[in-house]
Amino acid sequence: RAFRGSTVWFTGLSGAGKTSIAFALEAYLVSKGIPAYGLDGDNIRTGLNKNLGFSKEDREENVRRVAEVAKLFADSGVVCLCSFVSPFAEDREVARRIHTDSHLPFFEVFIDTPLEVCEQRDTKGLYKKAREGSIKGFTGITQEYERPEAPELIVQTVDDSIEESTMRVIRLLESEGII
Ligand code: GGZ
Repeated sequence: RAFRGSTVWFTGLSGAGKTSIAFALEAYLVSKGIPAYGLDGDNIRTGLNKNLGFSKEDREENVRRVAEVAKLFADSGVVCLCSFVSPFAEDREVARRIHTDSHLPFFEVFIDTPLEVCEQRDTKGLYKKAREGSIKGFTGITQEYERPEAPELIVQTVDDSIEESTMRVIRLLESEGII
C-alpha cells in the first residue's frame, strides 16, 4: 500500500509509559519495513523547543510545534509517534486539527496510568522533587492533567505489559488500515 503516513499521539502523565510503548512500536513497525519515527521531550526539548519550559503557554507552543513537525513526517509517509504529556485538551485538539485539516490520520492514545503508579515508579525522581517543591507546575502534582474525553484508544499499563500495550496500538493501526 502506498499511503500509510499518520501520527499516533501518546498522552499521559510523566512516567506513564508513553515513550516505552512508542519505542517498542517504532521497533515493530521498522522491522516490518514501515517507516516510523518517535518524537518526545528528549529529542524535541533539547533542540527545536529548547526555549520552552512547562508553563501552560509553553506547553501549548511545545505541542503546536511538535504537531506541525509530526504533520510533515506523516505527509512524507512516515508513521510519526509523538510522546508528550500534553496535559491540556485544547492543545491536543490543535494537534489533531493540524493533521485533519491536511487529511492526515491522527490517533490520540491515552496512556492511562494512575498518578499513584507513576509516582511510585518515579523513574527520574521528578515526583519527589515536585512534592518537595523544587519543581513547580509538575503535571499531576501542581498542574492539572485533563484526561482525554474521546481518544481513539485507552491503554492501561497497570493490567498490561509494554508488549501487550504495544499490541493494542498495533491492532488499532491495523483496523484503521494504516499497517
Ligand atoms: C511535567 C516535566 C516537568 C513538569 C520536567 N511537568 O517523564 P519525563 O520527564 O521524561 O517526561 C516529562 C517531560 C514532559 O515534557 P513534555 O514535552 O512531554 O510536556 S508537555 O507535553 O506538557 O509540553 C518529565 C519532564 O519533561 N518534566 N518538568 N513541570 N513533566
